[in-house]
Amino acid sequence: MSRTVDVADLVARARDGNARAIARLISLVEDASPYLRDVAKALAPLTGQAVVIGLTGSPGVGKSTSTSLLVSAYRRRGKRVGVLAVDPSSPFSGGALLGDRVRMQEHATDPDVFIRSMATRGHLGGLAWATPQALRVLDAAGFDVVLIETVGVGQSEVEVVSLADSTLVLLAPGMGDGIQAAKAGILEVADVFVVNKADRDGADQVVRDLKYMISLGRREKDGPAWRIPIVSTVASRGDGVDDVVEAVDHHQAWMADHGELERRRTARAAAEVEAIALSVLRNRMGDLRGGDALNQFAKRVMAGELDPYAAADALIAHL
Ligand SMILES: Nc1nc2c(ncn2[C@@H]2O[C@H](COP(=O)(O)OP(=O)(O)OP(=O)(O)O)[C@@H](O)[C@H]2O)c(=O)[nH]1
Ligand SMILES: [Mg+2]
Repeated sequence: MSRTVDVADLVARARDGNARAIARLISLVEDASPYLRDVAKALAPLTGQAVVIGLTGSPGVGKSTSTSLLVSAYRRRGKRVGVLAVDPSSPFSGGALLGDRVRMQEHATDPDVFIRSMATRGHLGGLAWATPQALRVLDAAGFDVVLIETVGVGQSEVEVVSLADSTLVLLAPGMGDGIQAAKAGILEVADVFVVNKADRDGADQVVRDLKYMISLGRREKDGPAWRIPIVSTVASRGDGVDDVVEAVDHHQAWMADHGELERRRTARAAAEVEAIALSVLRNRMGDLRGGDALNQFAKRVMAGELDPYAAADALIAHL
């Protein structure tokens, strides 16, 4: 891995749509390579163009099937599409998600589609670190739309939400979703609800539950609220995908009108900077453990010369 990397050349080729160059750049940021900072610097002026759409929901709800359909829908509109399939529970990256590969196969030969599976378990900073950087690569490479699929488990969906301009929350009948979803805070994160598997019994009930939840009101601190639409789909048959695209378009237009897109992207950048800063600090703290400084402070605390707060302040100043 010690071979030198011509970052400028990689970025130029990525912008020409070279899939290998894009994949290489993502690997460089994912693995926190020594070139990470050079890559980030080269990408920065090229970013901010892509529309970022997050898809989240319980395992098996139909996220990958829907993602694949959305890829086709945006391709029909002439858009170049990048996909990040993020699996927070797996340590295996780079296309290890077999099911996803099968479902995305029809796009495998399309040069204007780039699909990458990312595993974030075991990564420094997890999703908070690797995914935004991969997103930047795709944005800088000139993809018009980037779809981020992630399984809705615990924190991960919240993290993905902070990455996306528009977040689709998928639900399906018979999956313990519906009201459960409200408890999980899904109402807070959804910009569009997609009730998939509408061919199954109980889909109407899920829609009714959602309507009821929405009617109870999403707490908006300020400004006029976005009315969360509910779209029914049968992803396995391709039904409803155009309605999803339309709902996303409406949401994008609404955000542009209300300054929400800028607010979200600023929040996204802030979270990114924070995650990086924290991980840098954590690393430095780790270095301290091996070194002398921490021990010296510890001894002085033990001897009663310093209280632990003063020692911690002094330690941080030392960083
Ligand atoms: N009946 C029915 N089955 C569907 C529909 N959409 C997807 N499926 C099936 O549901 C299963 C799961 O679909 P995926 O698209 O892999 O779901 P996912 O949410 O990506 O799953 P994970 O990534 O494992 O969380 C597959 O067997 C699909 O064929 C639908 O609208 N109706
Ligand atoms: Mg999937």
